[in-house]
Amino acid sequence: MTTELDHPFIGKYLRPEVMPHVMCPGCGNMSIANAFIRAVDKLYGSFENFVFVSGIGCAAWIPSPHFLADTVHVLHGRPIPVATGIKLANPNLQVVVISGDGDLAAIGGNHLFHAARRNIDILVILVNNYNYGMTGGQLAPTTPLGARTITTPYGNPEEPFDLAELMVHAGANYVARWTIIHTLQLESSFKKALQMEGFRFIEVLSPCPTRYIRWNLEKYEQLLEFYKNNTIYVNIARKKGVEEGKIVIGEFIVRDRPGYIRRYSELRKKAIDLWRREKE
Ligand SMILES: Cc1ncc(C[n+]2csc(CCOP(=O)(O)OP(=O)(O)O)c2C)c(N)n1
Repeated sequence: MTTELDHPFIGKYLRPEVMPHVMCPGCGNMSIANAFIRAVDKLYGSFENFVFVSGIGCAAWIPSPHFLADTVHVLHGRPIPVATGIKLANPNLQVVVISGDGDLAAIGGNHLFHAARRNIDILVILVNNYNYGMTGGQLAPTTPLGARTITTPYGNPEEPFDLAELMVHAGANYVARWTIIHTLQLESSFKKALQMEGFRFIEVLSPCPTRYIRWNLEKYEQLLEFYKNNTIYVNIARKKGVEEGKIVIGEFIVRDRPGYIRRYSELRKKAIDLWRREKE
């Protein structure tokens, strides 16, 4: 009899010892992992040459411990500086950060927008479940206005960040936003981003049934319906405007500015030439 544990990804991309995974029922995290692995499988056929970096939180658990690959699990908020260091030390590696909205946009927010400004050659996959899932569902800078959380039981009085727009304006080469029901689009976005240079940012809206949904919706399915009925593609949104409450999805920007590694190595070459000439 075959079981879910006979899946070909297990033992090749996923550690058998942690399967079935540790996420809550209904959590979107492993759908994201699945789309990512499908993209890698089609492009490269293995995790060789990849390094994954994650911080603290449920989303940070996608690569570590699940991925059978080189993974670095770092302090809360700090995956981007560690990923930057890895990429600078060995530019041949494919460096991917997978972590949550709290990890990357709250405590780690500073690193996020400077990495985009520098156009450092890493791919960041930010899983946005609208709250700090792991620690009990506290308010995050991505929690929608008015939404209830354990720390805002009467509703969130703050405007959330529009992270995709923020990344476009900070200078990222590639920015996309999807939800976990847009699995095919997500997979092709991963494929495209993996083959580009510079800073690439993919935000994935993903349900947190255990913390967020129970404060805001009666049924889990309502969030999936919400994703289906309230998303609008960015090209349409830019032409027609966005109604209140709609979520803009799609590719926000695709550009080919030189990544930091290219800029830095060109500068380094110039500096060495200059130094040699001065010595002659
Ligand atoms: C320096 C520090 N501050 C706070 C915490 C507590 N903490 C652990 S995970 C987390 C938030 C995680 O939220 P998010 O990144 O959105 O991930 P999720 O669990 O929702 O996937 C917090 C505040 C910590 N571990 N370290």
